[in-house]
This record gives sequence, structure tokens and C-alpha cells, in this order.
Amino acid sequence: MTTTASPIRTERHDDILVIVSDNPPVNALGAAVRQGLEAAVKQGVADASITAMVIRCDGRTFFAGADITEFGKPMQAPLLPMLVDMIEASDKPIVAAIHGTALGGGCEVALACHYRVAAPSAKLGTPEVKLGLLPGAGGTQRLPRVAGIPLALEMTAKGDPVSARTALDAGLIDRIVGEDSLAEDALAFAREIRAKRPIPRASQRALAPDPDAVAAFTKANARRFRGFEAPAANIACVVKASETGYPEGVAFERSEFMRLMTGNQSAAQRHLFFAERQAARIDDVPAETALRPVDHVGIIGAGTMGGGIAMNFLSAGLPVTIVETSAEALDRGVAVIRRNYEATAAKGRMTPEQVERAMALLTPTLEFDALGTPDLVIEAVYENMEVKQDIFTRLDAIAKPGAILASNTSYLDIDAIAACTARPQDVVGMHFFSPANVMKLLEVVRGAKTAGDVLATVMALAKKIRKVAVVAGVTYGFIGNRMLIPRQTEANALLLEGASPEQIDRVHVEFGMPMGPFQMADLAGVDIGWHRDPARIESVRDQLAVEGRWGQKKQAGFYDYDEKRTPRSSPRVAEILDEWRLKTQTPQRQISDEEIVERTLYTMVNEGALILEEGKAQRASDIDVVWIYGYGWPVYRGGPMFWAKAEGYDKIVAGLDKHGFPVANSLRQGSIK
Ligand code: T1G
Repeated sequence: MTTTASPIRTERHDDILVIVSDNPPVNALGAAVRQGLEAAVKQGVADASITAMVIRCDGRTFFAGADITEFGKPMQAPLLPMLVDMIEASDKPIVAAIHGTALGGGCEVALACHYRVAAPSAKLGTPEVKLGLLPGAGGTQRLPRVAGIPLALEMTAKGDPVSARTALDAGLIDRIVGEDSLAEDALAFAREIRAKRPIPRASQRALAPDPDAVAAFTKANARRFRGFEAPAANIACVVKASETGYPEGVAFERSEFMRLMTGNQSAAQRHLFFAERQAARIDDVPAETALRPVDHVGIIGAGTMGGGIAMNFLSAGLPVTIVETSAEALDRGVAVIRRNYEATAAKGRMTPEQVERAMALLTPTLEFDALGTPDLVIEAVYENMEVKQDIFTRLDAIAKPGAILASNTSYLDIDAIAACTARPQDVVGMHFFSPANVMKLLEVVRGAKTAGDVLATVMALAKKIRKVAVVAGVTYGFIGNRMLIPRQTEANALLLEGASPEQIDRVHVEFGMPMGPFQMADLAGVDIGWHRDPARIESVRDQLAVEGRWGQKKQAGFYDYDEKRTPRSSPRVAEILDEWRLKTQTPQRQISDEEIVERTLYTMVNEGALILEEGKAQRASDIDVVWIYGYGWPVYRGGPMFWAKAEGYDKIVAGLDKHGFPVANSLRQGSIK
């Protein structure tokens, strides 16, 4: 039997044993790592000539957590909770030498060590809550005892990592050492403390309750935690640490961990963790495809989208030339970019120098031909095919060979745009979501002739500008907006049949969406897509648009809004609905919430199945990623396709059949991939 080398090795430095993990890519604490750590610590404890130990990792980071790929499978010994208790029980001090991101189980291993030193750039975190879990290896018991309840609540219930500086200030680490001398400095630290007694053990520290901090934290985050199970469980475990000793507390942590691990929400959130990473892969484009250089970006259009798109590249340090047709539009666009940066700086998320650095990379121009020789040009103008085709014809004439020509179109046919050029292989869709400098989703629309290296380049660029990219095929609305169509169609029909905007939106918000279809229409603008002909009033939406009820921006849409944009039911909208129900002679009836779910959410799933059947999305999990990052689908439901599978395809099909919808074959057969 071939024995694979253990990812753990030991190095002896006089009386110090250094234990090193080499388990790329992130030193996940898989079975082999746990077994190796256990053996190495036992070796150090048993060796009388060893006075202290150091645990550190090769590669880019200290342990970044338990191995998520092991979840749901039988776990091999030693389980992480036992391993960390064994480390802490050592009668010789153990120093954790931290670099990169000590996350989850990695942070728990560090907490079980008696001392912790870190490189200045290191981060520590307990992000399990983002997987619908909680630190299940003593982290909820040790962290508050070491760093205090307020920081422990922040770290466990919200899941964001903290810097080495914050960790040092909170007592979570003992020293920040050299960025490039972590190994040597940790060794020196171990020599420094090897004879110090008593050996500090986090689990044995006292921890006083802090009910005010818990109440304040819970209140401050109530909206953020709405619908999630894991945050409350993390809070309960941290509170338990202040009420009982470690054995009882860790037993409670274990039971809460198992409750979450076996629940739907964690399954959904772990699904998304991998789905997001899978989305970056293009099945028929090799991962090692050479990328085209992108060192300068051109953007056509300085409107809301063009300006937002520009910010993504400016913030990533890429120079941007932005083109407009009028000085007034150009000045306005540049002013909006600056205003957005200044608003970010006002919140302390950017320094004034960073704002100026970003703005210095921006070159506004009225001269289309003054674009220069950008490696990527993104067209972000009015959603009109003729306008776009004209621009791509002109780009074809001036852009340098090999430049990537992208359209930010939300719906339109990339192939029809590419056909206006002699270089369709260089044409691609880059569909940003508004506000483009904030929303993380980028739909990368692959034309029939888009070259593989163009796709690979845009996918890599998406990661650089901190977007989550999903490849879509050419189909009206691509993935996300195409699935919005049946949802909107049915929502409008339900209005005429007797449902109210309030009821329909409430069903969606209770489901976990940030807002319902009509709240979303008011936010985006009721006039978006309106034909602007006041004589043509063919729908409730036309009626609202004609009356100037364009949504929040006009303090009136499907709802009325006060100056704080708080929505209120609108008597005028109720009148309009009654008029239209009469005019269309639609029979009125009580409509159940269940019917709203069936007609607005099940139909979206059905559309997703059709998109997959037509090959317009690579995989069902990509559709989930689109809806999580583009529309705020609740992460604890995993995305429309994951949710449908969890609900049961039979139930979805029955709901669609009930209302006479044509059901996608793959959905009816339950063969969605
Ligand atoms: N387990 C298994 N694989 C992991 C992993 C993990 N914990 N973390 C990352 N990977 C894989 C990832 O799938 C990808 O694989 C590759 O590593 C690079 O990741 C008991 C229960 C560490 C900040 O939640 O946040 O500990 O796609 O693309 O952008 O209390 O990975 O290349 O095949 O994300 O540089 C808690 C999750 C687990 C951390 C690096 N830990 N990871 O980001 O690279 S639960 C986490 C991350 C736990 C205990 C509990 C990030 C990163 P592939 P990447 P990156």
C-alpha cells in the first residue's frame, strides 16, 4: 500500500519543536493534517528534551479552516474539537505562528495554542457563520475568553476577519512579528516563553457576562440577521461561555454546531461557497489559457452605468478613458464618480489620497477617437440595438488589434452586436448590475464567436475588480433578467386578479428577498423600459408612468414615498388597479400567498431549467450565484435552483401544473444539473 507523505513535518531547533503544515492551497485541516498535528504534538510532549513548540504553515496562509469538502462525510479521527483540546492540554507551551488568514478551525487551533504571534498582514477570523455554522472546535468558548465578548460576537456572528493589529489590541494575539521573518521570530518567541509558568490556557480564563453588549449587538444587527439561524446560535454560544465553565460550554457549542450542520441553511450556504468558485470555471476553456493583457480600459458612456463601471477599474488601479457625447454629460459623469468616492471616504473606507489616486487614473474625453489604445473597451450607452451597433462599428475601425470589445447590455443580442465588427471573436458581453460599483455580480455573455482567451481574460479581470462572474449565453435577458420576466409577468397578472402590491411584495420579503417585485420596480424606476408615448396606455405600469409615478425618484410609484423614501400604500394606485381590473374585466378573487409563490418563484425556477436546457448557463449552481449576487436571493436558501431541489421538484412541478404553466422537461424529470 503506498503511503502518501503527511502534510505535517517537524523541525527540531535545539529544545524547540517546530511543527509545519504544508497542505496547499489553504492548509485546510483535513484528516491527514489533523492526524499529523496530533502525532507531532504528542511527539513534542513525550520528548523530555523539548521545552516548547511552534505550529506554523507553509504556503500562503495559516490553516484557513476545517476542510469543507469533508463535511457531510464520515469524519476521520482525530476530530478537530479533540485535537484542539489536546494541543491546549500540552504541558509544554505551544506558539501559533500566523500568516495569511487564520480562519475557522485555523483560528481555533491558534486559540488552543498558548501563545499567538502573527505577521502584520495576517488576519484572524471565525467565518463559519457564512457557511451557516459556528466555530465547532471550541472557538465560541475560547475566543470570548481571550478577546472579550464584544469582539467575539462581531467575529463569530458576522464572520468578518480582523487584522493583526486589532487582534493584538484585543489580546487575541501576543505579538506582531516581522512580515518576512515569522518563522525565526516565532522560534525566538518560543525560546522567550518556554520556561514561563503557568502556561496560559484560554479555556481556563474567567469570563464575566456582558448582557448589555449582547443586547446592543443583537439589536444593532437584527436586520442583517433576519431569516438566518446561525448568527443567533453563535451569540448563544458566546453567552454560554460567560455563564458556564468550558466543558459545559463546549458541549453546548457541539450540540448547536450539529443542529446547524444538519439544517437546510448550512447546506445552502456551503453549496454557495463552492458554487461561487465553480462559476469561475468555463467548461471548454482550459484554466491555463493565456490571458490578454488589460492595462488600460476605455468606457463609452459616462452615465450611471458607465460611471459605476469605471469606478471598478479605477479602484483596482487601472487607468480608464471615458467618452461622452456632450461636455455636460461628461462633467456630470465625472462629478458622480468623484462624489461616490468622497462618500466612501467619508465613511472611512478610503483615504482622501486614495480618492485622488483613483481620480487621477480617469481621463474624460469628448473625442471618440481619443480613446487611445485601450486593451478593453466597454460600451455602456442607451439600451438600443442601433445605437450599440453604431458604436461597435466605430470601435472596430479604431480599436487596436486584440482589444476586447464589450457591451454592458442587459438584454440584447451580443451576436448581433459582434456582427457589426470584423472581429466577433473579440466581442463579449459584460453585464454589470446597478449600482455597478457596488453590486458584485457580473454576467459575462459569451457570443457564438467569442474567443476562449477573451472569456478567460474577462473572468480573471472580474476577480481583480472583486466581482463574481458567471458566464451566460446569448438569450434575451441572459440568466438573471430572463428569469425576472416570468416573475414580473405573473406579479402584474396577480395585481389584476385581486392581489395588491403590498401582498406580493410581503410574500417575497418574508421569503427572504430584500424587496418584492413592486418595491424593486420603484427602486429601479417604473419608467425604465417605458415606451414614453403618453397616448399608449396599455398596462398599469404605463398608467403609472404617464402619471409621473416613476418610483422612488419621484416619491411615487407603486407606493407613495416620504422624503426618507419610506414606502406607504398609495390610494391612487389602489384606484388605478380597480380601474384596470374593471377595464380588463378580470374576475376578482382572494389570492393566497402560496399561489403568489407558485406563480412568481416556481416560474423563475422553470425558466432557469429552460436556460440550462438551452445551454445558456453552464450549470444550475451558476444560476444560484447569479441570483444571490445580482438580486439578493437569501443565501440561506442557496439560490433558486438549490432551493427548488430542496423543496422537491415534484412540489414545484405540481405548483406549475396547477396553474397550467408549460413545465421544462428537465424540471418535470428532476434531471436538472
Ligand atoms: N476547505 C476546503 N477547501 C477550501 C477551504 C476550506 N476551508 N477554503 C478554501 N478552499 C479551497 C477553495 O475551494 C479553492 O479551491 C481554493 O481553496 C482557493 O480558495 C470546525 C467548521 C481562505 C480566504 O470558511 O474564505 O473551520 O476552487 O479561491 O480567494 O470551526 O478560500 O481552487 O479548487 O477562495 O485566496 C471555515 C473558507 C471552514 C474559510 C482564500 N473556513 N475559505 O481565498 O482562494 S468551517 C472558511 C476562504 C470550520 C470549524 C469550522 C477562502 C480564503 P479551488 P479561494 P482565495
